[in-house]
Amino acid sequence: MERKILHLDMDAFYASVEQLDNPAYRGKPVIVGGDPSKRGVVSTCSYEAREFGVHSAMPLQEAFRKCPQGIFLPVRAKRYAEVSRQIMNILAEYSPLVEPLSLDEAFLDLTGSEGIFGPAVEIGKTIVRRIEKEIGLTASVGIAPNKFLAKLGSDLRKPKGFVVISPENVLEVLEDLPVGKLWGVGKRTEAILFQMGIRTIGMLRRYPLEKLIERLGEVGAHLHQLAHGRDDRPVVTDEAAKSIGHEMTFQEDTDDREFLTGVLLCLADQVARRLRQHQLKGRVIAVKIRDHAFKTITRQITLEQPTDFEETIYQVALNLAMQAQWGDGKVRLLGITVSGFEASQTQLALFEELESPTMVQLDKLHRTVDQLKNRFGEQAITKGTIIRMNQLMKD
Ligand code: TTP
Ligand code: MG
Repeated sequence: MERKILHLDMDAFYASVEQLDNPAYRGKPVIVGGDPSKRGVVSTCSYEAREFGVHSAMPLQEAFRKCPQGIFLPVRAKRYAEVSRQIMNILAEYSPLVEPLSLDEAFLDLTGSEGIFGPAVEIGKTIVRRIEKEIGLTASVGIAPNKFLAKLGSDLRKPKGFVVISPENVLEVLEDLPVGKLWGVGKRTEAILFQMGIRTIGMLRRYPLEKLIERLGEVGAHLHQLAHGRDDRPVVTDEAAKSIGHEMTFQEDTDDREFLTGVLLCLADQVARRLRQHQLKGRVIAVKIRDHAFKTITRQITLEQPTDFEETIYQVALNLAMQAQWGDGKVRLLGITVSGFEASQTQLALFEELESPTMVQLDKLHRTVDQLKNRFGEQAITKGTIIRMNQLMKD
């Protein structure tokens, strides 16, 4: 299944914010970092200043020698963070899977977004247009089947770059790029590769894997993959959005196994529905059991395949709870959390990928029930056990 990953990186970020806030600075060499008569380094500079050879991390005094007419400004960290939040808010409208890397760059997994917003390339163009119109800044974008290629793409034609790398053109794009462009290749690895006569990513791709491993170990195997344009790391959202969970506190502490089992079913149902709403599937399922004495235990397990099926979540949660013998004595609270997300595929691709017809039918059933609930309310359709449970629950 081909993923659609977008990487966005703002152009000359701090300097562009300064030019946005001060129209008089526009079109001029702006250098952010502080007073050039003092010690310190350049944080970044406008593209006008880059023409003088000024760049990030250069001592300010050296920047002043290269560009004495430059407008030297202090770092206004708070303001940049504020603009960053505006950017991230726009991104979040197009996917639940946003991974910010710094104030001015982020990955988006658009695989599941295409069904709602149209092709990833169109989404990318909309995002760039909105950032220009609503914020007043320019960005560069890369769209590709994985994170490595997307990030490479956004860097290829800065500023205002928009590069799409597809499985068809990937080897061609990589062919003549210097090996230093590979993620994780710093000066040291680059020097070793040069010694081996490897200068471009194309040369690295054709180099025998065994010899690469002999010389560089694990790193060699990793670079071999990257040189082929392969990278299967998922887009990971920030801590707050890393899990979806639900819990219930009972009116009275209980050790009634039938009741507790029913509660797990109810929780699994709600968690699975929220996963589907956010187009997420999780690999890690955790159960939380708090007893009458407020002692809390959690048990979790990582599945081979990510899921958004309540049947799976319920079965796994029940096994975990039984292994933990439902805690010590009477139970006060039960909870289920799913994490370890991957974007779920579009419906069509999902059907192709699932082999068992039962799974396909279950998936269809889940989506139909979700639709009914969306239209007619939560109570429209419910499993028998859950109705009984709801009458007994506090929340
Ligand atoms: P970058 O994205 O690396 O640089 P940039 O946005 O200024 O320019 P471009 O992407 O168009 O090449 O970094 C983002 C911000 O992070 C940058 O505006 C300032 C800050 N930064 C530093 O403070 N120190 C540094 O050494 C670097 C590289 C960036
Ligand atoms: Mg940038």
